[in-house]
Amino acid sequence: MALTGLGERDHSGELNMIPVKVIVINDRSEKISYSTTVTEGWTMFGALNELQDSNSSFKFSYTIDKHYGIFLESVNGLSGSIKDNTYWQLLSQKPGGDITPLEVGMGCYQPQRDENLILKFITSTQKRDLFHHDL
Ligand code: B12
Repeated sequence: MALTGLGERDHSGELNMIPVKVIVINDRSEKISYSTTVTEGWTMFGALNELQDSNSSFKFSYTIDKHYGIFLESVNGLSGSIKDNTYWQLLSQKPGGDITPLEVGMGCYQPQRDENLILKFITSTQKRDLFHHDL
């Protein structure tokens, strides 16, 4: 079968580089901001790998969920834990926009130019607070 889509705009071979920021908010509410450049169309997972490869002060680890894909497990050595009711929440802020939680995991999400990708460590004493709409 012919790969008709390959001649179209998204497959023109042009690689647009876009700057993004990754902002880490840890368990002491300290904020660390990193800048990186990614290729348009990369996932957030790709962006975090690029940052990790180019900046030795940023590290992350992940697990693979068979149904939903890539789950962010730890950032800079601090791990979320279901047992302790903690996790790393993924948030985004587009230029001039509000901060909103991502509706998909980092393996699906594609960052845009000048977007802030926020990784926020969430601690909760109540199980129900872990649900997305309460955050
Ligand atoms: C509970 C829950 C969570 C809990 C899970 C831990 C816990 N306390 O149980 C917490 C709060 C940690 C969580 C986090 C997130 N979640 Co959630 N979560 C759910 C929810 C409401 C129920 C899952 C469940 O318990 N199923 C029952 C158990 C028996 O099945 P299970 O397969 O073992 O469940 C596991 C997976 O669902 C996994 N999980 C939960 N969320 C996510 C998200 C991703 C991307 C991955 C890979 C795995 C994963 O954790 C569960 C326990 O191990 C579902 C919606 C739904 N109705 O299914 C959303 C859902 C799975 N989550 C979703 C999302 C987007 C997220 C976040 C990315 C939100 C964010 N902006 O930060 C984060 C993950 C961030 C990260 N670190 O990578 C989406 C996934 C959509 C997609 N295609 O990617 C769903 C479908 C909600 C939605 N938007 O409709 N979540």
